Amino acid sequence: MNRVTHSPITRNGNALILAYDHGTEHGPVDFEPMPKSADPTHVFEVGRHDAVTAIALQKGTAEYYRNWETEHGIDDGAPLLVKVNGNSNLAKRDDYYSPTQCSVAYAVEHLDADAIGFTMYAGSIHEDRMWTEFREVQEAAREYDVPVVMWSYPRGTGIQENDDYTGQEDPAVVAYGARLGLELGADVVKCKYPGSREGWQQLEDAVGDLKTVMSGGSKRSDDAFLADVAATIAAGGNGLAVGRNIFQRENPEPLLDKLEPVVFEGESPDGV
Ligand code: FBP
Repeated sequence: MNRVTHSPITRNGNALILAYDHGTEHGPVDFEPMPKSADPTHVFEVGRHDAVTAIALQKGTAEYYRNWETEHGIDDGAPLLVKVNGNSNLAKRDDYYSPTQCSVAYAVEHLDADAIGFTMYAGSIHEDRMWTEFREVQEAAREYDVPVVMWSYPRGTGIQENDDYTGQEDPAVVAYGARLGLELGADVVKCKYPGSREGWQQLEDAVGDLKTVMSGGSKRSDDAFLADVAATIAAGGNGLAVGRNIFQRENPEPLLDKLEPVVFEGESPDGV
């Protein structure tokens, strides 16, 4: 617990992680609504907002980030979370799998990572392999005393073919994914928003004091997005990891200004 509360990726125990691994996960199509977001330095600049407690990057963009800081003498960039696995939309696979392409040692020793991120697809036929890979990542992160954030996204054949579940955002599926974060040793678990405060409560009831953050999802209005974040916090969540709802906006600053008191002070979105 101390590992994450003493980490720069949290403030008052909560986190706002700016996720920018979409070029890997979805491809440049995610940058089309706001073409300047394809330029990593534009998003790095957004990450300098006080509300942002970490920026989540793949290995290559993390190297780019550290170079950008050095070349421009920037000392107030967001703390760095290195996503050590990831997968593209291009491959044809029999089920979901996210290969590891950066070691924890490289992330910490060469990129000065403040935290490690790992995607887990429980429910895929490749779940067992990903558990083994997560074990290696989690144990290496413990050696360096850096927190691990698990992108816990249950999906694949095991979910699709189970009649008890309605899909990836079924509150029972989301809660199971969150519980796996606790069971497998994550310090923070990142989950899909299950559609309501009650859904997030179901997740919280399954994880004890484990830190939980909401995954942003596709872009919606400021009010709709703030309402989902506030519901997450009200149910005991610890913030969010958000990509498209920030970088697909022409000017993300007003939304970040509003998110800051909601996430870190527990204020109602009506008053911000
Ligand atoms: P968004 O806020 O844009 O949803 O980003 C969160 C995130 O987890 C990213 O880190 C990742 O690139 C993406 O969603 C993956 O989403 P999915 O696997 O559901 O397509």
